[in-house]
Amino acid sequence: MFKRTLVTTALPYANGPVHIGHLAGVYVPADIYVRYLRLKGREVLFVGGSDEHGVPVTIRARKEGITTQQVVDRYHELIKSSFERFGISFDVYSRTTSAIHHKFASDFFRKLYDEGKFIEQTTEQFYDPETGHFLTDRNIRGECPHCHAAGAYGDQCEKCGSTLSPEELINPYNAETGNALVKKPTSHWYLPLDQYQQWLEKWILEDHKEWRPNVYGQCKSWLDGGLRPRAVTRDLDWGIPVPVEGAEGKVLYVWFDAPIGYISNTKELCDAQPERFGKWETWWKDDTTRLIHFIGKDNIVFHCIVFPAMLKAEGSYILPDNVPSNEFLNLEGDKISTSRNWAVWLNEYLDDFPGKQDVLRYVLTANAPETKDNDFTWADFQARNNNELVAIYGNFVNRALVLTNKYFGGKVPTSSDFTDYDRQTIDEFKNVKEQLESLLEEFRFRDALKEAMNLARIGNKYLADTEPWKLAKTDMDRTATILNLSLQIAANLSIAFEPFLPFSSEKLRKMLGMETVNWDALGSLNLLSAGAQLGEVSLLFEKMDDEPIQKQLDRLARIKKENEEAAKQAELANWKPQPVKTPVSIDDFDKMDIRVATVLNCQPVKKSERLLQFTLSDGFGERTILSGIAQSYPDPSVLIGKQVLYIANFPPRKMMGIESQGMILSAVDADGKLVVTTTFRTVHDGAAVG
Ligand code: B3M
Ligand code: ZN
Repeated sequence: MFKRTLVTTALPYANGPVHIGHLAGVYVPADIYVRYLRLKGREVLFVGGSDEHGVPVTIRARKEGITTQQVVDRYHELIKSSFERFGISFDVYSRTTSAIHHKFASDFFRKLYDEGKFIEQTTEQFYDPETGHFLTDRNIRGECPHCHAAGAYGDQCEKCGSTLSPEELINPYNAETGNALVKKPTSHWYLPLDQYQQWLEKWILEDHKEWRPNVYGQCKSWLDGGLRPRAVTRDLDWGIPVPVEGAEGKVLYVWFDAPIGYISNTKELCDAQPERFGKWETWWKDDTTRLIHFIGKDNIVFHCIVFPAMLKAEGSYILPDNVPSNEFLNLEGDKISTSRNWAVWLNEYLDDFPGKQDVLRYVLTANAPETKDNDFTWADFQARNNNELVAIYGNFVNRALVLTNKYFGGKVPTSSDFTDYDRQTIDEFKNVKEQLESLLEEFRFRDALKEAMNLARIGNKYLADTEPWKLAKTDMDRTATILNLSLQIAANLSIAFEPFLPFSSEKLRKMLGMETVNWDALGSLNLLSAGAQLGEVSLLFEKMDDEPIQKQLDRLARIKKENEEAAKQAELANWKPQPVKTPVSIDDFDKMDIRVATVLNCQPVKKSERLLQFTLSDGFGERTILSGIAQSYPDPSVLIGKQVLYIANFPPRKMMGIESQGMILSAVDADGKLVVTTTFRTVHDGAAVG
């Protein structure tokens, strides 16, 4: 039997702020779960932190022209304070550059090393002889072997989309310095995952059939594919040095040290406050502790296969009991991307929408990507705020409070006999606690929130149906009963919503004069005593106008435009001339009759998007040539009076009912635009080129 729960959330890379994708996938569901467990009075520890090693932070540093340490300092602080402001209730939020973590991860590696749990292998890797560095796949670029685009990455060609390995690139070079690369042998330590295959198959596929289908399915496909040894060290100068003699210049692979961060952060907290949190070992080595990892779907293999194999190899740790991973959240139909700035950043949201943490928490949970990828749109955000939070929950609570103020001087009125309709409404609350609990225990946060909202809906309907504002004129007893019941329902809502919308629940409790939240009282209709004084009433949620929403949409439109522009610039910067064609003889060339002519007229061909019709003075008379360059010359009249080069001895060809007598020569520019060729100075029409 489990006695306590340890909840971890993926450590975000400190290479940028956190965005709504992170929140929806990991931090909001984890926070709901932890708040729920605390309300239940269970022993729980909530551990987070920043992942400050790895290539992404070093790339960011070079991009911003600052040191890697400055990058991680800046983003760690920003992420940590944003989480705090947003109400993610970590017990500890530390970082993997801490001295405690460095020592802990280093010792962990050393123990496995000493016990012979790693294998050492030497492989040939790309190396920049000028800088003296080995390169990671992402930092290697070259020509794509498939589409021959320049500047493909060592792991992927962004032009044709093929997955690549750096070996396949033609003329690989260092993405940053442009230096040509050579192969050089280097040795690394590997965790032989193949040796853990059987054990993992049993532990996951047989013993954890209850894991979410997306998690179980991904594990199964990794296991079915057969596990191979995985390198746990890298040639890099940012990270935790490999604690082995002769391993200078090598660091622990970021995915080796980062999950150990969960343990070292726990240790940091427990060592600092043992009387409150106990010993770190109780959380990690006692099998009455239940370990839950909240992560995004791109992290499944590391948390379900690699990290458990590391823990198993070490031998004294517990393993995760569940890994509730979500799918991805998109933004306005496009994949969220830190590098393309396509995101809603938490810190910016908090500045742009002060006091509206719960609106975002609500929208991200109501639309959580629990079983499939989902889309965040600002229109949906506004609609859910106005039509659900304001129109249902807020409206109900506000009416109950305002009417109580009006008719009963802000004191909870005394209830008398219930009608059948009252009883029917009360019935709906009987099983709330059990229903919410079973959904929350199964990590079905979306459905649990729906359930809570449904209660608000029932309350709202009850008031609309009973219309106490009309009864108040004739039947004060009945009015009192209705308002008492409505206030009891509102009190229930403050408890039911507490894990999801903690800021609003607190506000509501103040308005209701409730001092504490007692989860076990959920479902009771005696939460407020008759005669008790209510607090000051204000709106629980506010209607959202179009203006702030439009501002967000404008921002995204601007970013989209900037990204398109940047992609175009990058393409131009990567442009290389086409390879020279196979040689031809002078006789071959002589067969071609290239001439000069003056453009007498040039106009678009009717009904054709592509063709321009040229009338040329060719020295003999007039000649008509059609050329497919209309897209490059929106105003073809600029060509009139200019001399052009054309092939005179092509057989005539009919297009769109017009005969074309030859071919105008154009150069293709890097952006695909065609530019008509001409001579250096004016010559006689009909002059031969050769
Ligand atoms: N920093 C990857 C990520 O943010 C990584 C998670 C580490 S969890 C130990 O997707
Ligand atoms: Zn390609």
